[in-house]
Amino acid sequence: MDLSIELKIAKELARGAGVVMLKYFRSAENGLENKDDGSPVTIADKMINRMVIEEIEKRFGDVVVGEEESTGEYGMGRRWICDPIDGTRPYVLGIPTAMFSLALAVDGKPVLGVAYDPFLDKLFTAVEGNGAFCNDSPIHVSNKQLAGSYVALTSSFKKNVEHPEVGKYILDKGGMVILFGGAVYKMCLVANGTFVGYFEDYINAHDCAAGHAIVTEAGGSVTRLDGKSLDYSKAFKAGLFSNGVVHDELVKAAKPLVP
Ligand code: LIP
Repeated sequence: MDLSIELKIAKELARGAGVVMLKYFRSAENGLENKDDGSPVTIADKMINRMVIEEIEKRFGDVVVGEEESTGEYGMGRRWICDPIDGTRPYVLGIPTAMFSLALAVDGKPVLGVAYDPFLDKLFTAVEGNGAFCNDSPIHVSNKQLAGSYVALTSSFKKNVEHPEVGKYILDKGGMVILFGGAVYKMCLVANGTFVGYFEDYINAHDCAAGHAIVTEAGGSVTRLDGKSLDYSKAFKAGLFSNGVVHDELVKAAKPLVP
């Protein structure tokens, strides 16, 4: 499948999103509101989501499923899955671990992913079968074991207190646990070999889709928390991203989080 045009447009959208993210970062004019689920949203999230919808409709006429606005539902065929700002909470706190995230899924499988960190100007990209890149240089997951390596978990203190056995499992195996907000940021750090894994039961399909393509193309593994395949033809919660080497171990660590 030749997705070179799709990749070009996704990269342009990422750069455009970055301009909006920087404009409202640490700004009192960010239009911060709380959504019905209590999570924050800013004017930048809404503007970027709209920008993605307008461009994708104009270029390809495809459905966009976005965190803030959608033109259709998850399903088979082509779906652009967008999280305009992943890590809105750190974003509004002025912590630069928020990222733009956009994926193209075909028949429930992410085949293209773009994630952009405008603060460090790092553009992560992946297309199925072509590898993963950061600013056009190839990236790869690490080949490390769990002992002596970092695994990222949810930044929610409440969730970690509810299931202390999850982090304890990793520590007992000699691993180290790292916590900060920004799910896509953590996925990209798995893809470039900084962490051996990341998992969370609190993330959605729109948080996971681009990171899924990037981690997979960087040589890693991405599944549900129970190790089964993720299906992006419908909404879901939770995902496990790893370098592959530690995947089975992290499935065991994540067991208390599986409903
Ligand atoms: C958020 C993630 C965060 C996770 C939240 C949520 P949002 O994404 O960045 O790590 O714990 O549940 O998914 O809502 O800022 O796009």
